[in-house]
Amino acid sequence: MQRRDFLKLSAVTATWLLTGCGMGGGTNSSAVSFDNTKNKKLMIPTLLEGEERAGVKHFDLTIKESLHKFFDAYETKTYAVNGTYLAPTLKLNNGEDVSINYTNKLNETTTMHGHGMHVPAIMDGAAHQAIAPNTTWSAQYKVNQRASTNWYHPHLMGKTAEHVYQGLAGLIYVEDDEIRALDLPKTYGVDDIPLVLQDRFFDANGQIDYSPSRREIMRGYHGDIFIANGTINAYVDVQAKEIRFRILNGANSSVYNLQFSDGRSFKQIATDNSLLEAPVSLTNLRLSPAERAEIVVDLSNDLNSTLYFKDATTGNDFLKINVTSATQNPTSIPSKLTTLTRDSLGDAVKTRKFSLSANGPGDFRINGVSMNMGVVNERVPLNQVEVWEVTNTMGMVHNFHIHASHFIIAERNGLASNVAENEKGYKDVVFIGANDSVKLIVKMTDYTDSTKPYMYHCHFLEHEDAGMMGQFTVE
Ligand SMILES: [Cu+2]
Repeated sequence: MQRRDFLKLSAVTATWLLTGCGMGGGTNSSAVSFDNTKNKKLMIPTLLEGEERAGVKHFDLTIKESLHKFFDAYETKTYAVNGTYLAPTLKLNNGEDVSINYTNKLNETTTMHGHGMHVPAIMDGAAHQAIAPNTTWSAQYKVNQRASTNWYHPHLMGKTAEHVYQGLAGLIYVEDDEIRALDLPKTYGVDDIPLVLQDRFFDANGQIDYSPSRREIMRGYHGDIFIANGTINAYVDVQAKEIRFRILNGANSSVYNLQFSDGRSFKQIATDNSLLEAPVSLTNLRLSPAERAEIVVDLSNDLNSTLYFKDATTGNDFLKINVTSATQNPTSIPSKLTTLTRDSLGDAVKTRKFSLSANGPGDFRINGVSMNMGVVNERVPLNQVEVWEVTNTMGMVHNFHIHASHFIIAERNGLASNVAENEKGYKDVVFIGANDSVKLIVKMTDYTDSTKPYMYHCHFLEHEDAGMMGQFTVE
């Protein structure tokens, strides 16, 4: 019997769903059977640099149903952009005009949000920019931000979690002169490797199983099969040199604790929206949903060896790394990467408070209210330095994402010293532990529009869809 059928048919389980207690999360499992000892080559999403037409770089993308080979024995139904799962990586350059054209060939409405992109609200692709079936919506703007690894995914009210789970997510790289001049690994898919990390449940027929129970909406929908770029048990062959991974936590609600199997240290060089000022040495990297990190691991002395990149919390491997050849192109990452200007708490002229709470599994709230498309919750003046103080009132973890803004995390639980070194770049998502609070320095620097709102929300997608979201305008 399939896992989901069991959950739905069992009277005992029905009681458990209502009371929210009972089995631990680890007892659920996918029903699919497959050879989990066999490694498959890591899928590298196609890199698109755009087609220039009349001075504008065009990216023509089709959102569609597809079939993807997660397993040898099954064709899995997916949603995808252009390919069979996930989406091409879009490479944008700061200062250029782009038109990202999304044609929706699904049988349902969706949207496509540029997460981390600093763009006008009407080009944000969030809940208000619906793309009906068989129509095209274009995100057109001048790229206006630092080099960073961003991403795109659906953001339709109440359907974001399901659409992402079906496979709709892709990376957006922004590059600029500063990052091009640095001695970093930068050959796409070779020593500069994108990693979209996810977990999924699959049914007995190898199909993606998105059917969260009320408890899973509350606690998060944590799949038991771990996937990198749509590949289960992925491997990659690399040269004995510094290797850069641009990592996106693309999970709906899982927080990953990433490490290498031998516990070796590596360097984080970038956060969501910028380089760090200097590389930060780590052995473990916590990444909550929608957060990105760029890391560099030095494999110069590891020729003919193998290691794994894994989630330490569950013990699941995301990627087997085979160091198979010597390199002709060594790099040496600089000790100084960039300079970041920062406003401080003392510069702030206003504090806005955001309280995360829930009134049961289907009713998540910010400041006591659930997301309402017709309500603008906050009106934010242009160029005003503000503190956004976000308090998690619950005994479970959340995170908090602000559209259009690249913020600084100033304090966690009242102390600047609780902000980790690798959180000190510009961010658009912040992890918030159970009953914790954070103070963010926020300044909206462009794109006033009193009628078209942006969103802020928990990026655990089940929580977002259940109402833990609000809207703001920049005026
Ligand atoms: Cu949440």
